[in-house]
Amino acid sequence: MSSSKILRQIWPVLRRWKSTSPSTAISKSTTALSWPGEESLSENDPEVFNLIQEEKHRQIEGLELIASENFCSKAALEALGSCLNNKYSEGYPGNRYYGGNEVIDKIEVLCQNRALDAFEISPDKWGVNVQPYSGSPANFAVYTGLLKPHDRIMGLDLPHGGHLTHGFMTDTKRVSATSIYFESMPYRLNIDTGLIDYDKLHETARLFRPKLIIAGYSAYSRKLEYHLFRQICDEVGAFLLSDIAHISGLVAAGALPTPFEHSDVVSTTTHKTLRGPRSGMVFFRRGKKGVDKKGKDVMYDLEKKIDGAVFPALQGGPHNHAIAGVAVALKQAMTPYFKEYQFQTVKNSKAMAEELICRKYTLVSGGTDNHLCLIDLRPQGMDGARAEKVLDLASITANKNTCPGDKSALVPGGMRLGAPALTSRNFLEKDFVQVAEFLDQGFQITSELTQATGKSMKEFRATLEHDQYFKGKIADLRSQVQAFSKEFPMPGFEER
Ligand code: DSN
Repeated sequence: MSSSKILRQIWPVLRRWKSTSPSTAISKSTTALSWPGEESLSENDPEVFNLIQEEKHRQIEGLELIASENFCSKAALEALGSCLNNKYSEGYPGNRYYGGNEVIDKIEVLCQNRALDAFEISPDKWGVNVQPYSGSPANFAVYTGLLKPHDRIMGLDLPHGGHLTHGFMTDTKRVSATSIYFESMPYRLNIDTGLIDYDKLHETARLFRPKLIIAGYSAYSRKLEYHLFRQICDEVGAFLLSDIAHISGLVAAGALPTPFEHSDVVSTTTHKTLRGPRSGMVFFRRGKKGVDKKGKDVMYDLEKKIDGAVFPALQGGPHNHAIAGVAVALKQAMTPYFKEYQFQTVKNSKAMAEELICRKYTLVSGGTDNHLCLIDLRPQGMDGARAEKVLDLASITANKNTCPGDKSALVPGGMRLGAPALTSRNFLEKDFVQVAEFLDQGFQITSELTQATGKSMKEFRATLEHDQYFKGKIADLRSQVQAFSKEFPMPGFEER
């Protein structure tokens, strides 16, 4: 039995003994405090404990297809739930605003070194800030460091696969802070091909003259042409920020092209394909940039700007427990297993996409090169919102997504499907063919229900809740899905 378990068992006896033993008034009043920090979660807060168990079951029994989610390893979760949570360390290694950071400094430097090693970039040419709390703060730190308020940025439009933080705004509203504090002009896909329209991006950039262009996405299934972004940036004098939040694991493994060769700054989250805990990182160029007209070396000056933007401009104390967890995940990212996992993720994503195409579904861009595909349900007379609801009830988790031409983000025409999480559960191509079969069943139920209820979402939901025929169909699909999912291992945690 572990010493902490023994201590937990004898603690009530010790406490009684201490409170009845002769001692001073001060020690008596101290022992009167019953410190709940010694109890396990199940003892101390059964309500939260049970909710976590419920979520565990949902994850184990379901098919997780959200392209930005994954199952973090047990080792990284252990670091995340460690005493590092307790420490304040505003500042950077060797230069903190609090004492007691000798160990924290070592952890942050280890994480930085591993980040550079995992992406095979030299510390002479690149530095990294591992303190951003997640991807959105990481991107905002880049803008804060490199731009002045109202400077111009260009990113892939959100309805075409971009991210909120790439400057999203609508015709009537500046939605993201990145469009409130900066002037944003989107670039888009060619509607016919579903591919980024680089010619149009080039033409718009020449007119708009942005200070920064973002190469990155949340729902685009093709490789990016980083060299084209670089050419455009050079022509208009813009920084190139590559946001690899979705694909950083694939990039680290070599399953997708690296953006580092062409970028000035690279941002990422750490919990998607990289499979670590939730956090963010910003890589920046350092060292020699070029030579000026007089032959003098010109050096990059991004490091101070990015570091100063993360702290003190935007954030306070770094989340040291997350940084340690990221360090663990980055070590894992350098193993042969991780490489194999990332290549398998792409194979699985392609297998799912091909099976859906065989079943006559339309995919934006006609397929995938990466970990996700975007299915356009409009040709079948459906939308992503209704399909998401039906799939959810059948224990298949995916998210509705806009397709080019969509008017509403709440009832968009598409659905984004990703392979990273289930590949972490050892799914292979044949398993993803089965996943596509389950999806097909879910879409057929959605289509039938949409036809039966017409345009009213209220009626769709009510029928879903009360109609015995549809309830029966969904229950049948759910039991097939749950029986299938439970066959696969779940990394990171066991059942109760
Ligand atoms: N919310 C993430 C996604 O689903 O793509 C990106 O931040």
